[in-house]
Parts: sequence; C-alpha cells; structure tokens
Amino acid sequence: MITMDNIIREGHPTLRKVAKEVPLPASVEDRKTLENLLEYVKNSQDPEIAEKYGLRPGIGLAAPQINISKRMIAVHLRDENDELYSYALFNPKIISHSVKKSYLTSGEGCLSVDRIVPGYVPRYAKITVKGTTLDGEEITVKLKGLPAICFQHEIDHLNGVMFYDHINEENPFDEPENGVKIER
Ligand code: K1U
Ligand code: NI
Repeated sequence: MITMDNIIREGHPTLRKVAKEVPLPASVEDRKTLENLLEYVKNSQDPEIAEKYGLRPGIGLAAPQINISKRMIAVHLRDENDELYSYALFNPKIISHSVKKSYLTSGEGCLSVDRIVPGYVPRYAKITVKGTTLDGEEITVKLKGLPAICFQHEIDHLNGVMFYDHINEENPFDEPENGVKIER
C-alpha cells in the first residue's frame, strides 16, 4: 500500500515532468499502480487507517506524486449534494471547459507540499474529462464544483504543474472575474 513515505515532495524533479501516456490495454503493473492510488485516497479518508499508517487525508492523487511519471490519477470525494465521485483513470484528458472560472475560498493544498500556500487558484468552473477506467472502459465525465477542481489539480500533476503556479504573485487573493466561489 502507498504511505506518505512513497509520496515525493516539491523540489523533486518528477513533479515538474510531463508524464507519459499509458499504453492501453494497461499492463498488470500499471493497473496495480492505479489501484494503489485509489486505495491511498480511500484509506486516507478512513480516520482509523489514516491514523494507523500516518496518512495525510487527500481527495485525489496522481502517479507522478509517487515518482511514476505516467498519466494516471485517482479521485475520491463527495460534492455538496453528497454525491460520490470515485474515479481511477488512465490518460485523463480535459476535452472541453467553460470560460467561467471557479476557485476554492480556502485555497488548495497538495500532498506533495508540506506548507500552506495562501491564495486563490483559478480553475475552469466546468470541465468534461475523457479517460479509461481500470476495466478498460473509455468514459466521459462532466464535472463542476469541487470535483472539477480536484480533477484539474490532478491532471495538472500529469503536466508538471503545481497548484501554486496558478496563484497571482502580486495579489494572491485576486478573484477571477465572475468566478464561482466554492466553500468547503
Ligand atoms: O493531489 C494532491 O496532492 C491531493 C490534493 C488534491 C486537491 C484537489 C483540489 C483541491 C485541493 C487539493 C488533496 O487532496 S489535499 C487534501 C484535501 O484537499 C482534502 C482532504 C480531505 C478532505 C477534504 C480535502
Ligand atoms: Ni497535489
């Protein structure tokens, strides 16, 4: 299982690389990696397991964060209506997005960043993502709110982008024009 010891931190060169596409159908090894990413996120949200193994809670994780530079992400979270978004995807791609932006009023954190970085992270308010599941099914998901933000954070990791790259340096709390505020 993945623990915090397997998660690389900012400054590690892998976090700044563009990750490679996963050849499909996925190999047994790549499938295992993706299963482990989803398992980490679920385990980290279970207070007993998280405490036992010292896991920092997360709502998503990308393969580069465990030093595997391949295009795989896992997300596991509930939206404001308590709807569960649980996905493990190979080669996720944003195929369309809104012009409108959104941002978390509490800012973002990252399991690869051991400090608080204050500021708003502008994201697309709505996105459509295509990707391939662990069962080899190609799916298309429409997202908004926190799930959309989480997918963008994880897909950024596949492109060597960190959340703080999006924060306005001069005015970290600059609000995107007509941006949707998301509280959590
Ligand atoms: O990729 C990562 O480092 C995980 C990161 C993802 C994230 C997506 C969108 C906004 C912020 C962060 C985290 O999960 S940080 C922890 C976190 O945001 C959280 C953890 C438990 C409950 C609710 C949120
Ligand atoms: Ni992150």
